[in-house]
Amino acid sequence: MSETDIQTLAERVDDAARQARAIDQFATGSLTVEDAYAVQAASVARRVQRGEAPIGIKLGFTSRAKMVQMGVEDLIWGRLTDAMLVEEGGEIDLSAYVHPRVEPELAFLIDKPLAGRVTLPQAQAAIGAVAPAMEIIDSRYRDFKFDLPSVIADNASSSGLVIGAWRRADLDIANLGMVMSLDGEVRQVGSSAAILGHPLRALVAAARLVAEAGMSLRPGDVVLAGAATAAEALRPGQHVDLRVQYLGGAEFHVAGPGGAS
Ligand code: 0L1
Ligand code: MG
Repeated sequence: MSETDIQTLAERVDDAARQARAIDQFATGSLTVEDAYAVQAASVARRVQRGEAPIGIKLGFTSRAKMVQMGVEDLIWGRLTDAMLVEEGGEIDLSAYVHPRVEPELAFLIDKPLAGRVTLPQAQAAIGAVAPAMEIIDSRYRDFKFDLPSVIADNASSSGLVIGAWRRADLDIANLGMVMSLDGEVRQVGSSAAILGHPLRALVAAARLVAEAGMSLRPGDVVLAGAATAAEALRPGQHVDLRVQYLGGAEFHVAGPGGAS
């Protein structure tokens, strides 16, 4: 795919995200996975040109539930910027999204540079803290029929993230209970073990994937490890709460009337 085509598609997905407007997805087979990551990089470069700061990356399709939900076998990744941060305990306005959903995750705070083929202990040693987190994913495509390159080009549906209080990095996070509630009703129950069997494996994968893109994870970066359960659609007026065993939680509110989920 030519550089001009990449820039054209990057502008389409970037405009759709910026204006919270659904667009037609790219024709199946028109993009390779490599093209899709080039479109993703170019679309996020447009955000950075507008003044957004890169803050890290997210992994996608790291849980069996999510893979089953989406019918895929491969991990994907996307880029996070500071404009995607939602204040913990804060409020979001659905008018900023196309069809947002929320999913329970863990976040890592990188303390030492990490890239390439690394072991689990090396990944563990590179983190400074871990936190409960939720990702707000928002595919910008109208009537989306799943197609992996289209998702990757759309920055892996990256849209928002809410991070709870950071905790010590040396806690055993292999198998922590995770409960996500909407308006006080438990909607998703899972374990951190659902994230690739151990959430640190998401960091091992992140180190490999960014290196393949000529990048590295840097001190201060956030890595969203991927969802532990299926995602839930967001509606006006909802209160969204995540509790993670031993780590605490995170919550936010959706602006609007109602509260019925
Ligand atoms: O798991 C992820 O965060 C990627 C989600 C991409 C597909 C979707 O929008 O559901
Ligand atoms: Mg996610």
